Amino acid sequence: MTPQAVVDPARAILDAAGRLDQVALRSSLDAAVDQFGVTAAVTEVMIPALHRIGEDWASGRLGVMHEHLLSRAIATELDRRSSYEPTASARTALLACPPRELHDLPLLMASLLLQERGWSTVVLGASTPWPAIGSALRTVRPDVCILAATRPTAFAANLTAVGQLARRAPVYLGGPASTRVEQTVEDVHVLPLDLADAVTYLDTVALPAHG
Ligand code: B12
Repeated sequence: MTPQAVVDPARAILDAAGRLDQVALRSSLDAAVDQFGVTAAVTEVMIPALHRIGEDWASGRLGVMHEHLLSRAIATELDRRSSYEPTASARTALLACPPRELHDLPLLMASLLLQERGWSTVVLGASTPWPAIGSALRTVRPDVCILAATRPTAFAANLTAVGQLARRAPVYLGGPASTRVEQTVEDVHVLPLDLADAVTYLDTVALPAHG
């Protein structure tokens, strides 16, 4: 069954957030993953719910408290469904948001979808200083480094820093900020904008670095 085949689960989640009903919110999220699986729950339930709460937030129908409750519940659900146990044969991705970028939910989603495809992931999360990402790359030695950002200038104004990271591992840029990158930088790649497409693309093109 697809998420569309039943009462709109994104709507149910949004309604629960609107009532600040944390119990209903968390159990609806849990049920969506159980029922539809990780990928469909992320792409067809969680992302639409986030988009709609963004619209309701912008129009003033809902406030930051509703958005925070929903974001926290989604982050917890994504983390609960994740496994960070390294597997010897898996490709490894290190994921981070650049400095001042707080939108880290897409990072958690990309991590979980990659894990579904057998990858190991190391997630640094929101607003990570460039030197810290560089140090983590030296320590973890992943096959790829994935950076996610929404703020328009997050990558375009920092291509030197991004290029320095690419000396340690191929860098893949995701999220709305990646569409603002016009310059070519060696070993820096822009992912497809759709999250699920980006994960499929990575799974196809990113070869193990330490094979
Ligand atoms: C939740 C949220 C927050 C939370 C973030 C919580 C968290 N831990 O992530 C908090 C409250 C922190 C926040 C803060 C802000 N936010 Co905000 N936020 C949102 C909201 C409601 C959902 C974001 C989200 O996770 N969406 C789910 C993702 C997956 O969907 P998406 O962003 O559309 O991404 C698509 C693609 O770009 C791609 N993708 C995105 N990222 C990545 C990453 C990778 C690796 C890949 C492969 C793909 C990918 O996947 C999606 C399609 O499949 C959006 C509304 C919206 N439309 O999304 C606003 C939104 C993103 N926020 C916005 C704004 C303006 C802000 C603030 C500036 C508000 C303020 N005045 O303080 C701050 C900025 C903070 C900062 N410095 O980064 C604007 C952005 C406008 C813009 N173009 O810059 C939006 C669109 C709201 C709006 N309608 O105005 N926000």
